Amino acid sequence: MTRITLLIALALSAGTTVVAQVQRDVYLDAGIPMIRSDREVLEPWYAVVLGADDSSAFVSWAELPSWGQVYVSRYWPDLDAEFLNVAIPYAFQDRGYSNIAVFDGGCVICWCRISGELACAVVDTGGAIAADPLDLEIAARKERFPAMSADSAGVSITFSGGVGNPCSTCNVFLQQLPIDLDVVPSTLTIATRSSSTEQVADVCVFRASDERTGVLFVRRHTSTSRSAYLRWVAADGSMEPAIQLPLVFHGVRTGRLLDSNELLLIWSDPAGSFYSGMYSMSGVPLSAPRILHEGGSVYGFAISPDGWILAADEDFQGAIRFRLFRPDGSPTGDWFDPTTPDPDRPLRTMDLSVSPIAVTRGGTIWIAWLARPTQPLDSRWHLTSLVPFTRGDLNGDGVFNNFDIDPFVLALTDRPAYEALYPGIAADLVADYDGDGTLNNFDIDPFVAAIVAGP
Ligand SMILES: [Ca+2]
Ligand SMILES: [Ca+2]
Repeated sequence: MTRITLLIALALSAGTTVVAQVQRDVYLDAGIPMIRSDREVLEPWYAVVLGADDSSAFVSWAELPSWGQVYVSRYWPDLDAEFLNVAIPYAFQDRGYSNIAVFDGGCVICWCRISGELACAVVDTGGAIAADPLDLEIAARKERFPAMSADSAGVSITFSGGVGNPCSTCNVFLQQLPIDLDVVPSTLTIATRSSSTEQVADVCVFRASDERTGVLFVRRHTSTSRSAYLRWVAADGSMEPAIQLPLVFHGVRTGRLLDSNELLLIWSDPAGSFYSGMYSMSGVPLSAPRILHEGGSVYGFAISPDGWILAADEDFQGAIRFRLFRPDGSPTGDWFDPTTPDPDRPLRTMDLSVSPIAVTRGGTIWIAWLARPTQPLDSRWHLTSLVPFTRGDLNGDGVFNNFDIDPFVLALTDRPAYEALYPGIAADLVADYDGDGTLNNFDIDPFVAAIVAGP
């Protein structure tokens, strides 16, 4: 497949200039047409977490060897950067486990230090530190990244193991913070284990439009008996009773509160098959569970606010793969691997113990992955985005019809005028019917045929 190669000169904060290569093409292996962009990252990424909304992705990474510094960058879907490597002004002393939550106005990054504290900072959409790092006087759970959810009012964080309570399976806690991090409300205890043989663990946290926060957590009574619960907390900190979900499962993997105010949950059964199901905010099943994957493990899942599901998997022998599911639960296609070949570094991996994947409304995918060598070479990080598009949709309204004829003619005859009118639409990919990598006269006949055939 022909590739469009773009060279983007990037000014780093240190004043040095590096050149990063972004490769962009049409990708069809996910089962729907997508514009793929891949960027080989020149910085020594480590412990990469990313969070995305409909417009961009925030990526955070920590410096080797021991978290000497944490940086945040923001990328557009074409992998041009709004800003690169903004340093979090914090005296990092030991390794942490971080997560990132995006809201309308920026991102919140929180990290659990091995030695104890949970700390958070806010970076705005332009790369300014909107809220200086805040240390929370709690000893957070170690060796797992915190579950987080943010909106323009605040951020919610769940963890287990508090001050004087080093047991990481005895309590589930919720910490709420305003988005400017200027007040620290009391840490709330969402669940406590009921016996010495029981374990409790948080799964994920949701911030609802009615200003309540929901925590999904699990009680493991024995190795085979488990139950899942949902507990809502009002903005003033008052807690509603926990709701037991009518769910038979081996493990609850993740969940998300959707735009529709329904909960989409993903869980596995003892045989290792994975399911998704919709629940009301009061825990009532809204549909029969759908099977996502039958038998065998799947490493990680991400869910968009409109219900797209991205499954991510790796075999730990150099292969990674993904599968995308529409909001109705149907797969767009088979498993796929959108990583680009690097003969010197043929092995691929992701660190799914953190959160290097995201899917956003409409099925746009973000992946941070690592190309590893078999020889003694450095590994190289990549950031890959996949943006679904409609072939021939040159006015960018999401459908292909007669209104795309004039933009097609304009893109063909006066590209600067087209790009001024429709910024951000890659005409050479969207309307490249014959697959030669550019929009030119050879695409006229197939475009006309497609218009005549109708959407
Ligand atoms: Ca259109
Ligand atoms: Ca063409």
